[in-house]
Amino acid sequence: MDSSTPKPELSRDEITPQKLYLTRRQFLKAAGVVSASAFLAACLGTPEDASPTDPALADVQTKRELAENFNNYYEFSLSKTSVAEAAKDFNMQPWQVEVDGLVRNPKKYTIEEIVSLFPQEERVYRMRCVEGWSMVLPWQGFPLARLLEDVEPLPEAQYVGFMSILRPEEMPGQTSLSFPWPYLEGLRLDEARYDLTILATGLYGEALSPQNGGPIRLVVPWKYGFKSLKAVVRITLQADQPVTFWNAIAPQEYGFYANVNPSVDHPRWTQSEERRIGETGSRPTLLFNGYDEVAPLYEGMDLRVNF
Ligand SMILES: Nc1nc2c(c(=O)[nH]1)N[C@H]1C(S)=C(S)[C@@H](COP(=O)(O)O)O[C@H]1N2
Ligand SMILES: [Mo]
Repeated sequence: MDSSTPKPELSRDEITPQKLYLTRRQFLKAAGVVSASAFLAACLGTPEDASPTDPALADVQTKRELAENFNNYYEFSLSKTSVAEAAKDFNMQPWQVEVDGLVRNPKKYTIEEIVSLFPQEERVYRMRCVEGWSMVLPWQGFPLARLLEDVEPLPEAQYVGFMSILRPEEMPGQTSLSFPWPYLEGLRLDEARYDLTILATGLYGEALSPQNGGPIRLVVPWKYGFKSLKAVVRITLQADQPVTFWNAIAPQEYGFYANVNPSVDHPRWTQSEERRIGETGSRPTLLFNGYDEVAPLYEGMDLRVNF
């Protein structure tokens, strides 16, 4: 796009990175701040600004009905279409998130404190499950970086561990001894601080439903969905790489990094394509789920070994 061409108005259903980019720029504009880089990007265009060469690849928000009735949440059910019903009475109040470990200010936040302390914004992200399906979801939430700033990680902190709630009396799947409950996940500290990484408290403009990870969950859009842990109750800054649920169960199938990568197949199926829920046919899987800007985080790493 040349600098004199005005940008077309975006529809609600516009492609994710473009919409996200504009949402954030409009937010900056509304706040009376336009950074030099945002100004430059607006003039020069970004790769995401190009219209998709194949219109079939345009991203459209997944229908809410589908997103709320097709879920992975092993604490409730192994059947994706049974989670919503199994989770409907899950008690999300009161809720507390404890942040501890290698931080100057360990803290406990209620969900109400989180929502009022950290300004909530909309982020429309693609979500790619390691099983080969994907959605486009309009989250409300805030960058995890804001919460990390609040607790002040110590210099020794290199990783962030996340823990889901352990409540077998409300979560039938947790009575199964074949899984190492509670569900755990982890990120390197720089990944956790990266602006795309959010804690989500809402979806489709409403409080997060239990089946989608309410009242608060992690969302890391360039990684397979299993990294985006639901119902977070504890966040721990640590020096060593955290133990994670799926990596502990099957390390040869689920790596710690779990970056979406079409050229690293799952041992039991291809990752080169995916099925967008609500569409027929398939689309090519994108490296980093299309969020190429994260590539510098992995410079010098072999993405095939550190899958
Ligand atoms: N606590 C917990 N978090 C979880 C899971 C889970 O089973 N338990 N499943 C993960 C997987 S595999 C995926 S694909 C996403 C699905 O999120 P969604 O149901 O909101 O689409 O949640 C992730 N977070
Ligand atoms: Mo998944």
